Amino acid sequence: MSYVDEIYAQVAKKNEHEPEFLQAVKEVLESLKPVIEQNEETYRKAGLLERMVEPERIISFRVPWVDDAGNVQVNRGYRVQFNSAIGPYKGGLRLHPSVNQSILKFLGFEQVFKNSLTGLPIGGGKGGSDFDPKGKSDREVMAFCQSFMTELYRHIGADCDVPAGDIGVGGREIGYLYGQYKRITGLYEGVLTGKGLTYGGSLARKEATGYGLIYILDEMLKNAGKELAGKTVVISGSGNVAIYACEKAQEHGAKVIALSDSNGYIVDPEGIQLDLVKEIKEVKRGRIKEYADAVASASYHEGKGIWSVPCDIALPCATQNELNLEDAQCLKKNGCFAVAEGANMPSTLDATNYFVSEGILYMPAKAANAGGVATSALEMSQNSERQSWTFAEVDAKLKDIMVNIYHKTADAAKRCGHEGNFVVGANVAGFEKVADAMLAQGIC
Ligand code: NDP
Ligand code: 2IT
Repeated sequence: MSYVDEIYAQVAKKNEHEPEFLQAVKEVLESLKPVIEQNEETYRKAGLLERMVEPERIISFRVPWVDDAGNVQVNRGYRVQFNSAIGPYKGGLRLHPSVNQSILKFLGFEQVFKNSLTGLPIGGGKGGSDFDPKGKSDREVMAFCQSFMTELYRHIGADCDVPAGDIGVGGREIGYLYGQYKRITGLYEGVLTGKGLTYGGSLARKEATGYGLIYILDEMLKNAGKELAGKTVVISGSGNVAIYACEKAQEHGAKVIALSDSNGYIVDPEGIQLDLVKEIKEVKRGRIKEYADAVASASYHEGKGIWSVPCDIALPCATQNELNLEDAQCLKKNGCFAVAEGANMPSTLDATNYFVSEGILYMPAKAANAGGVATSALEMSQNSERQSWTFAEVDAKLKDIMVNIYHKTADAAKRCGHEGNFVVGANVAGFEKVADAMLAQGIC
């Protein structure tokens, strides 16, 4: 049995109740086969893959808080510190009722390779809780965040582990978390990213994941002799990533016609009015349905089904496994020729394989959405030098990073004999730096 197959069999046995984690590991290991085979002896001797698939540390803790009715609520909090070979653990915190160890391990594992691809010195981690911020008052969210940080603070730090936002964690939550960290430790340091602009946040971090997605999409299209202007785009989700992907796609002259949330999706053939979406989602914390109530040209459709809306380009920006093989086939049948993933692992493995085998221009998550964490690393740099850069400076660096990621990914794919397969390219390019650093640092 090959080294890769052996390791996957071990991982599958050891983590049999963690389907999302197994899915992420399987995709990466399959892609790495060509490079692992070339160096199999060295990697085996160093137990490289065995170490890579095991988080350095998982912290799990009780998060008690009191709701507005005076009742005690208890959630489970986590931080998965996956790999620190190339820098301090870095990755978001997710607050969603579905959060469990499998989901956070898959996200932490992906983050290791994504962070490596950015070219910046950041290791991989992820955390969160099964707390559901939906329908909670600001005071309840604050009580939860303060309790969560009261445990987490002892495990993180500006040079050790730097959390940020993810699903359910935006500026409000980062503010409450930061305030509590500072209160307990007495340190005013860059321990979180995605901070507000008045207390150490970076300009363009809020926009970075969505903008970065469009920068790499644009580069992928250009290299295929195509362009974004005039194309019809469907984007799933209507949160941080979806909103700023929509904004930048529109700036490039694309027509975004659909957005969604976990209840359903809207279609506006006239093109999405983004100011209204921002008002509904960022200010009122409402449902996407309200858009169709307010706009005559728009329709609302309950449930899944956004991938049945005909488009040239699809940008899944909501959550994992939101796009399956049937959806992928439907997209292709309707003429979709490019897919770039704003969300983490939004496509199931068979959908991913379908995109690749059908020759769709397909940029997988760990390359496509790396702009968020890359800009977080830029926030860390600004905090370290106690400076803040202008929006234009940060945005220019972000663009550069995304264009670089495209070329690293495309080059690695070609080098492995899989030209145009950006899944192989992103996994191999992300792997190489982490592998070298791990080998250099000995068995740890
Ligand atoms: P937000 O919480 O801002 O928005 C999430 C969006 O996805 C909402 O519209 C939400 O709908 C929808 N959604 C969430 N869970 C589900 C679900 N189970 N089924 C259907 N829809 C769902 O999160 P972000 O925009 O920050 O994150 C979106 C994706 O992007 C995630 O996969 C995240 O890991 C990834 N990502 C985020 C980065 C960042 O910087 N924020 C960086 C890189 C990747 P509803 O409101 O109804 O729940
Ligand atoms: O999935 C991701 O890359 C994020 N949620 C952003 C992580 C970060 O540290 O900015």
